[in-house]
Amino acid sequence: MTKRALITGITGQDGSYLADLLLEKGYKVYGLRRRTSVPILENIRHIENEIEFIEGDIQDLSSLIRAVKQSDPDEVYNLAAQSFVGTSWTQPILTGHATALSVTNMLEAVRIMKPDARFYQASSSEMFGKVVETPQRETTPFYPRSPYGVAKVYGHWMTVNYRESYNMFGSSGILFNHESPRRGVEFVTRKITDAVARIKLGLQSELRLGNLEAMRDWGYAKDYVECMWLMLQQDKPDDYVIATGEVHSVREFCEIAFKYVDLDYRDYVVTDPAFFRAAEVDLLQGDPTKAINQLGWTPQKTSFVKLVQLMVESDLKKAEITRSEIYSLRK
Ligand code: NDP
Ligand code: GDR
Repeated sequence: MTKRALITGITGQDGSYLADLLLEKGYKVYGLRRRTSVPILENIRHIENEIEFIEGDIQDLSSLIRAVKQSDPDEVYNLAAQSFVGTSWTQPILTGHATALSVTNMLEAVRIMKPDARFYQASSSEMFGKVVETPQRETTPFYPRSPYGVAKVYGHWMTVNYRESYNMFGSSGILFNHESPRRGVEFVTRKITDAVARIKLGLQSELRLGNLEAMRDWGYAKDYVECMWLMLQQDKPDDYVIATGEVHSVREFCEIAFKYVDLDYRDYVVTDPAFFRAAEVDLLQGDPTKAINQLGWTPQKTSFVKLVQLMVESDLKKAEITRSEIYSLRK
């Protein structure tokens, strides 16, 4: 029988890779999509005709009830959120609604319409925030450092609570940073690779960044969505840290990315306090032992250097198109 999956956040980085994976596996994929004045389909253009879209917003319970009813899913992947940490200080209330309370909306929609569906919640390493222990594992206490992190802690515990209260199959993936060419351009990795490409092609002259010493455990998004699926194939629901176990600084990311196009980052990167965070998360490093042992998952299929290179290559292609368009307009 064809399995059916409902993905919220399907237009984002992870939703698009997860949709690729589930389609490859023969799933019927439903995607919750909110109304926008122009379509935001960049990440899913290639599979647009294979997905059945359902219009809805995670802040609107009635649309979620309709989405679960219409899709009648075996598996629900709840990826939609206001996911940018920086914005969570300028829009803390919206972040609370979209990233925290909406998880309850989704859990309620599933509980009411399809209580035996398996539910995946996109939890985050930002829940660890201030370092209590390194590396962080499933038992490490949470100490979030942003309204986003606080919102994710709420969503995480609500998923645990629905599992314990209603015996629902709810699993959370505590995912550490994962990147790709489909990453939004405001996130630091893509901001860097986009700038590297534009600087190399003469479209930009400098790159303004905040804290270059922040350390992150960066993986490749395409490798990480596989874990989301694996979590829902287990006999029992549970929570898992998904990470590579390896850390690098923002500075190191810059160094490798610029070097790949024969440039020295020190000639172009400018530190700009406008990009400092009100409360920084200095270091995140995950311990994926549980996922390796219980899910049979392999971290670091794609190495850090390879990840940086594939992002730079993708942005070089995009910058080339931009440059050609500028030249043709000038003619
Ligand atoms: P993105 O920001 O790329 O995607 C977010 C998605 O959520 C988009 O599809 C967006 O839709 C959708 N969305 C936002 N608000 C609403 C709303 N009100 N109603 C419906 N849809 C909405 O995030 P990622 O793909 O990177 O991350 C996926 C999830 O995983 C998020 O919950 C994120 O917080 C979490 N996470 C991500 C990590 C990472 O490193 N990438 C690590 C740990 C957790 P639209 O296109 O319309 O804006
Ligand atoms: P993060 O990712 O906050 O870890 O959240 P982001 O790429 O935004 O920041 C990583 C680190 O880089 C530092 N930094 C900058 N960040 C941005 N965006 N822009 C800059 O100019 C800049 N300069 C330095 C930041 O201070 C930070 O320390 C991501 C999101 O995907 C979340 O949704 C997810 O939950 C976590 O990863 C795990």
